[in-house]
Amino acid sequence: MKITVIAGGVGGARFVRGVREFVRRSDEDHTIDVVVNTGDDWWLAGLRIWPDHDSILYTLAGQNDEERGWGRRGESERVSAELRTWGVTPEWFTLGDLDLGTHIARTAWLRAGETPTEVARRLGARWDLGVTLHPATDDEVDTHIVTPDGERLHFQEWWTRHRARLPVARFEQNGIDAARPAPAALDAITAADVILVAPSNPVVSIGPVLEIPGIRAALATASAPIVGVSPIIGGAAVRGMAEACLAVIGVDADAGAVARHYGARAAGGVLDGWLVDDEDSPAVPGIEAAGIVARAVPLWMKDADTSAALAADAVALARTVADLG
Ligand code: FO1
Repeated sequence: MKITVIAGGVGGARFVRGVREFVRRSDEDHTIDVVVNTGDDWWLAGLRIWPDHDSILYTLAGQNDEERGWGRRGESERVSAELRTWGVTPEWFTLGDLDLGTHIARTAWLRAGETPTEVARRLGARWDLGVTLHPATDDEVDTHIVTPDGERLHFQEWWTRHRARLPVARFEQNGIDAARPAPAALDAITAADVILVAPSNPVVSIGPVLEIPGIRAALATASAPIVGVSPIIGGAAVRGMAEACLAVIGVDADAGAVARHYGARAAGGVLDGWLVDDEDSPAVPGIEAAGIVARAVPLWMKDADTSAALAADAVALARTVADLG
């Protein structure tokens, strides 16, 4: 079975690790493709940084800093201190020495003319990830925020310097109208037997993928059932600052509200099914009323067992939805 996951940063990385664990424990033959958000990406000190991709890459490679949720384990910051002294990186964004190795290699390949899709393949080839990572687009569509008084900031500054506390009038993706899905990402959607939407930030991680012209159409016509996992448990985001992002677009930080935000595929949205945590089981009838098959299951990914169990629940719901036709 071909499983395709649409994922962003930390929550996405943990979920993809759970899908891989589920596949490893399954006696069936499965492949896993991940369509990765590129909206967080940015240029810093002349280097191209891919935070969501690298979170997933390092997590699957077992090289991630599990506590921080980003960057490499066993990291040092000798070069970062120099970059700061030279003034080419700000106080509020740290590029670790090992992490810089990734950014320099990536930037070298990009400058040599390789596409982000090809660069992602080369980065992933170093470790036996068990999945293939595909940037959602090979175009640059960096997310920016616009404040109520018209100030425009790159998402990374808003997120890491201001901890998402600066008021936001709207999010914008640079050049999104001219962007096209990366061919490999599109193939991963059209060829999938099951499509899973990871419990990533719906606004700044999943949203930028869906806004790439062509992605929504591909999901609408995909033969695979599409099942999402709520990033909100009991009215709070599991990680990150999803509540602040949802407030900007007027969506309640609620498992049912996020499902209805994504919408039922039959009604022009992207979902056939939606998993909420047991704590949010009262939200199930409202989600089903919106045309999305819903199940309440344990959503907390504490370890390999719970992560694999969540992935198994998502695949089981996809099979149920597929049988419903
Ligand atoms: N997040 C921070 O809060 N502070 C940092 O200094 C920081 C550095 C950093 C470097 C590379 C990278 O790939 C990610 C980094 N992040 C940092 C996390 C990043 O801002 C977030 O992971 C995503 O963009 C939001 O999901």
